[in-house]
Amino acid sequence: MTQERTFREVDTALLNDDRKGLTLENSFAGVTSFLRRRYTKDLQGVDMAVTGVAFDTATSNRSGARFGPRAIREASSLQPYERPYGWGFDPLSENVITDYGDLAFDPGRPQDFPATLQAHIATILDAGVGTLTLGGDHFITLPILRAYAERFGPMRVIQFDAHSDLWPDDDTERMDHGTFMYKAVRSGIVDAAHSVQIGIRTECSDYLGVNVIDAFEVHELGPKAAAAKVRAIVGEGPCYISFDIDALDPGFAPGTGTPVWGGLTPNQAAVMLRALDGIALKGGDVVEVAPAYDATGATAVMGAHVGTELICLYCKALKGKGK
Ligand SMILES: [Mn+2]
Repeated sequence: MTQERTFREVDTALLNDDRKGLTLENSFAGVTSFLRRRYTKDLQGVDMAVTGVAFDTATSNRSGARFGPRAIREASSLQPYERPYGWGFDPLSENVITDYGDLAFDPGRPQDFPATLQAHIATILDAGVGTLTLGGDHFITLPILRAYAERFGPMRVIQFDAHSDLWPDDDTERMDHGTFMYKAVRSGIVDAAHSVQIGIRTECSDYLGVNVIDAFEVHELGPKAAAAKVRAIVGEGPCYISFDIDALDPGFAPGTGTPVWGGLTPNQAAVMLRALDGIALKGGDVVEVAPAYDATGATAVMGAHVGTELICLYCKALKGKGK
């Protein structure tokens, strides 16, 4: 008996009433929500909502991450024909994952942006729904973490990144993608002792108590042992994963604003994310995908895979709670 595999669907992001299930839609056509999930503002019964934040005003080098959400969504349409490989369950069929669309903001009023984003994320969290945010430059993680901390208390952050983003800054509303973590730790919304940065390969004078597993340590230890260290640091508390795509080596992910050599391979990142199964993940983001610097589209493909892994980790954490 052969299984039927007919590509008969189109625009499932808008037309599918059933918010669960795989899709058989041509990957090169149709409306591209993330993983072809239903495009909706309805949060009723949703487990995790994907949202895009097309903002790159806080970049210090090359801009372009405002095109990240659209590129990641398009790249993700290669995936939802089948359940994510190797997890042993299918969050696309067992859980309700929706695409909440992008943040609405006025680029002519950047001063309003942080509060607008924080309120956007808080609206989703207040409905009891987790968020996966597609960036956007790394500044966006600061308003997101403010919303998370308001709901869950200080967050344990797992940050994949070439840069610590802990460079000293003032404590005002100045926006800089290289200081979001400095402001987050200093304002008490991040639990530094239970947080960790992975893939670092740029200098930082003061890590403010945040743990570091730099890129060279991952290369020497191997990804499984590195992930075991991460789990020991993070422990049981509410946790958030922020994945800056420049954690990967620019040989694999050149489409980013501030590339640095010596980075993680996709294999290392994939094994590490899998090995974090069991953490109390409350949400996450994928940031700094700037597709214009990558004619191959590979960077957006990496971003889409990271996003899928974060959904799997989140839904696995829900299962752990008996859902
Ligand atoms: Mn970075």
